[in-house]
Amino acid sequence: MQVPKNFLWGGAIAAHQAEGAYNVDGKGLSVADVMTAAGNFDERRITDGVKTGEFYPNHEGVDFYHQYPGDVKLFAEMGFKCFRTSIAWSRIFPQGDEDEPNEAGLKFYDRLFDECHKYNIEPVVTLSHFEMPYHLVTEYGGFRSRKVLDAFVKFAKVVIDRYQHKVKYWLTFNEINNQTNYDRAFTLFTNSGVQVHEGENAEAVMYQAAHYEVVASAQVVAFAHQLNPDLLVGAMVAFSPVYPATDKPDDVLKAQRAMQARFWFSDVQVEGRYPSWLRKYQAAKKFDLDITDEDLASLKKGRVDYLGFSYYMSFATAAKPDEDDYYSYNEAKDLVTNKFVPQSDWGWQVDPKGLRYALNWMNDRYHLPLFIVENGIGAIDQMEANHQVHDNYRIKYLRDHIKQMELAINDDGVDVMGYTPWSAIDIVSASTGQLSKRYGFIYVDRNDDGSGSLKRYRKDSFYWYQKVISTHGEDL
Ligand code: BGP
Repeated sequence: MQVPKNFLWGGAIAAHQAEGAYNVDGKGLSVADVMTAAGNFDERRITDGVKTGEFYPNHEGVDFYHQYPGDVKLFAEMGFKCFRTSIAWSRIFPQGDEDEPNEAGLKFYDRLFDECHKYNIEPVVTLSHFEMPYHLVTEYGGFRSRKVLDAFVKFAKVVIDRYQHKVKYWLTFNEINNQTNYDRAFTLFTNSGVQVHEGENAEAVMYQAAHYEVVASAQVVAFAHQLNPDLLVGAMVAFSPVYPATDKPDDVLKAQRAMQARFWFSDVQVEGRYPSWLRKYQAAKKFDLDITDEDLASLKKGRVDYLGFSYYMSFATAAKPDEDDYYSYNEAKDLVTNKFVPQSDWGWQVDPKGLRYALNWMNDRYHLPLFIVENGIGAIDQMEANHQVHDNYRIKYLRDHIKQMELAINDDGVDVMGYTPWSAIDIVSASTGQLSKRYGFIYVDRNDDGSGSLKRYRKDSFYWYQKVISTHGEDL
């Protein structure tokens, strides 16, 4: 089976996980720069500023800031049509609230996007991928403040205006809906720069920050449309469908609520309004939220052009005995293990058919082009003799998912714009800070403790993906 010839095959990374150079050319500290590495199932620790004696894996990343010409060349060798990355806000506005942007930071992305165009690789750019200037956290509490909404829109306007002739595809907030995992300090901190204090209702704090983010997203979409009608701006959600654990009606209702709770973000970004259940829920819970009529008007004016999403796994949920409040959904507490799907070494449920389900679900609900901007498996790779990496598990994972994508495109008629697996090259893992949790087609010689030459090597999956792209998805 093939996909259309203009399909955007590529790969994805994020600035803070790859670039390193955390204090170079005027860059300010970002939230990613104050997070330590963790063990396999632990949370990363958030430190209060950079401390001597701590190891911060994002400070060096995989040195993409300096090595991007060689890396983009390797992407071109694989046949990439597009390359997804993000812009580090703290390179452009080091503190986040300055009047003028940092020209040296802007110049870096000029060079990077020019390098991509040298090989006819279309950049796909995320404006906010799990980082913001750390100063905005200490000064304003991140997206719990409307000031940060304004600061973000200012940053976005600067970069969209600057790169409008180099970047056509934009995404506003990466995995904006991950905040339904509001019990995890890491999730809120990375998504929105928010830290929940003792005695606060984390769910209410999440709804406020998320509201400011969807308003910011809408303002950015409206700006881009008015600036240049060629630009396409998408939303980006983590799409892990939530299945009911059984056919018990209580479980089915619980799963439906879980899907509503996870995807109200894209409902708002696509439809320009809050879904009916959500404002009722927020009122019933007596959350005191700053949501103004002007905000609601902004939402209407900034509907996205396409929907980007990551797909790694599916979830399952079951109603708890005597549960009568179907409106509450808390990712950390409400998920159960699905015995029908295997798990990765990090406990992520591997479910390729869930991707076809996801594509159909979004197609039915949103009627917009869809873009799979992340899909992949984190694994421990072994470097063998002659610098070979036989990552057949990665090839299998990607092959199984691409097959389901092709069925959705060809048999179900879903409009899929492109596919950018995670990750184009090995980078620092977002949730663990490890480098040993590898996703790339290109192996980077760097270890969890920061040692290694940072040299690049092609894995088996590199050659496999090259063949997939050159045959338009036929030869899997
Ligand atoms: C997504 C993020 C990425 C990324 C990926 C893999 O949630 O958008 O930034 O890293 O997941 O996750 P991890 O690196 O934690 O294994």
